Amino acid sequence: MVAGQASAAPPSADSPSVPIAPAHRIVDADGGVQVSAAGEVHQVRTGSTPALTTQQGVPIADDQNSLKAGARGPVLLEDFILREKINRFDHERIPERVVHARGTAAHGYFELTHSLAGISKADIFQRVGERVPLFTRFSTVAGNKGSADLARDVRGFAVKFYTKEGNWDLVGNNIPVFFIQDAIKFPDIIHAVKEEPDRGFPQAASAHDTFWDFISLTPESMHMIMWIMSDRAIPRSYRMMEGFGVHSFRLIDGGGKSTYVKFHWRPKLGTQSVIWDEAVKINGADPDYHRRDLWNAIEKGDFPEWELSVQTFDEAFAKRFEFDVLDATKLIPEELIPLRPVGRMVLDRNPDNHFAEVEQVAFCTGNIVPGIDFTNDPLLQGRNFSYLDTQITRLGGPNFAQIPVNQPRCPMANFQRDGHMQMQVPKGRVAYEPQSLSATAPREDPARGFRSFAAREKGDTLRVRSESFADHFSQARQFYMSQTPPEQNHIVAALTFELSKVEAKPVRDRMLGQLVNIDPTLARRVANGLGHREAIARIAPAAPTRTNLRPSPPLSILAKAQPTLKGRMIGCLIADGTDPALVSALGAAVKSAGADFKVVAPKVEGVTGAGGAVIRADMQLAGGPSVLFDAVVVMLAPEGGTDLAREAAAVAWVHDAFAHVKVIGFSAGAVPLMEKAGAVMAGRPADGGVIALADGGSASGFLDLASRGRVWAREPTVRKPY
Ligand code: HDE
Repeated sequence: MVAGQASAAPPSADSPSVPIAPAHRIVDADGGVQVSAAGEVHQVRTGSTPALTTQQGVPIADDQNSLKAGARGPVLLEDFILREKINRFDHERIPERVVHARGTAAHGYFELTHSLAGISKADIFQRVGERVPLFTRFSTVAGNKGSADLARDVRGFAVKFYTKEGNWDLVGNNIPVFFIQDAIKFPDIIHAVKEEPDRGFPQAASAHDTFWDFISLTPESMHMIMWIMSDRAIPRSYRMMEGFGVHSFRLIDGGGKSTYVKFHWRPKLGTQSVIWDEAVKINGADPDYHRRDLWNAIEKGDFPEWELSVQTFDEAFAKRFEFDVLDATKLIPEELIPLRPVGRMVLDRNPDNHFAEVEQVAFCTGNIVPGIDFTNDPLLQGRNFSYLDTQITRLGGPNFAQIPVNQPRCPMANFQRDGHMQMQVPKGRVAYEPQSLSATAPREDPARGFRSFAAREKGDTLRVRSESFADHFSQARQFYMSQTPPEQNHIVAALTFELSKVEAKPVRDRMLGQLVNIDPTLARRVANGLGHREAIARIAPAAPTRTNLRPSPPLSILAKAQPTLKGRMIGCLIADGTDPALVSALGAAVKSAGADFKVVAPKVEGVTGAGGAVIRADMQLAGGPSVLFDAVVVMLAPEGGTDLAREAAAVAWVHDAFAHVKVIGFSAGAVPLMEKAGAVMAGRPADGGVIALADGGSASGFLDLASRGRVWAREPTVRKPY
């Protein structure tokens, strides 16, 4: 009798005479896959495949069935295999990060290209050409672990360098300034931005009352608000983001001399962002857009790279600079202190396991090495406490430095002992010092050991904010004035969008009252976007806004964008009848320009091209919307053009590409669809960014234009600026 038959005529549960079927009577066997009479699949061991075991190493014969008293009887407590498996599963989740919960990461290396030996004794900055392994995690801040990648948010940019003298963590963001000046306000800003506590929403969004309530009462946040409302907060890719250490740190030379330093990462692929409407749609089409993009690039060997640069300055500069270098809401314009390249970071290996590495990595601003030191930035000082503290809860105890991704790659020896999840087995009697019983126990190293910078401090104990931190608007204005017109339009639109989601009118009014201090025109434009009819009630600033700070072009993404297709993605929409030769020629040209090429079709297994050959697709139309691409081509034969003009997903594909000001190439057959989507009017391209591809001709015109990015001149025609 087989298991399936045993259950055909159900016996009473208490009948002891029920014949028990062998738990895995096999009815089929093929390459290790066996199906029992009851229908469950057993994948059994063949050849040298490892045996499935319990945590204790006991081989498991049957992983499909729990131990029962009778085939239909109760499950037995004795089943240690079941209990162990469920117990282990029950505890798979750990607390997510209180901020920066959503993230992804990769391994790579840092290579020194310019020595800093003259100003820092840090081992990592000594020998040009030498590589140091590292692990870098990118993240959003506000959303939970499962939130979508394209939230409007600052991005975390945290790098753990495994140097020969210990781990150095540069825990930065993709924006060089921060919301607040003092760590004591961090719980407040985070509580304000996260989902509102009574209702539990919105998720991963700053567009709600509590955030803007707090912000409108916190003028020090205005500079950061300009950045957050700019396109910096919706990056195209983690590979196309700048990174900043934000605070002023110190470099310390062999003689103990300090030089102030700010750290900058600049992406080799250039900085690029998406448009807000695109971000909203990407979040639906592919919530893992950034995570997938980084993973795929590394998988195919297209390793993302950043240049590490420093701005270094001395006490004299710090004294004469208009702002306090200890104030994390301020930056130092590159025109005043140029960036000095130091090295490059290459990310060349995806994690083997997301949980073990990305989730368990523990960054800490307090992880510094000899040759690098802190300053008195009150935000940094608070962070130095917070990271270690939060990790004890998040990672379940004090031994998380022993998790492989957190371990230093240099010798580590001390007398710290025991605690939850101790993985090491320290040897010997001696766990203290000074001691005289062991010749091998670790000892102080006065020559190489870390020595804190001998800062001279004086003053009373005060719970105050330095008056040198009082100018909250000048750099906010400088940032806004440094943006190109499309970028300014986006800031206005973002503020309008966000404040339109705020239900409390007094909060909206108060924000307008703050924006006037940045720029009255900006405030008026946002007021117009909101439909605010009254005069704006200006809120008096603590310090007057300086209107004489020169615009700084590096603060704009578009002002410094270089033409390139490297790392970008071109989508090509095809249908039955499309010429396969044209698709493959275009694909080859796109790839040789360094971009990725994806074919989108109504059916995922492809279409029947001209001549009957099948053209394979990478994505199905509904799952491959044009928001996923940087530029698009509509490559259709006449029958395809007519057919897809009746398909909403195809019309939206083209219409969105047009509204997102992308360069669009099209074949003659695509005209009916292009017209329906408004990209071709009366047989003519709607503007210079819509390019007819000559049949059989080269795509170089399209590629050339696409390499220059978006068609910004089109934007006012598709999105009315306020
Ligand atoms: Fe963080 N921050 N932060 N932060 N932060 C954390 O540490 C904190 C700040 C940043 O990929 C937490 O392990 C305080 C500035 C990144 O794992 C926590 C203050 C900057 C990451 C914490 C700040 C950052 C974090 C949460 C104000 C840019 C993710 C989980 C004083 C320079 C690291 C954790 C990763 C994570 C505290 C402000 C960057 C709670 C108290 C400014 C990139 O410790």
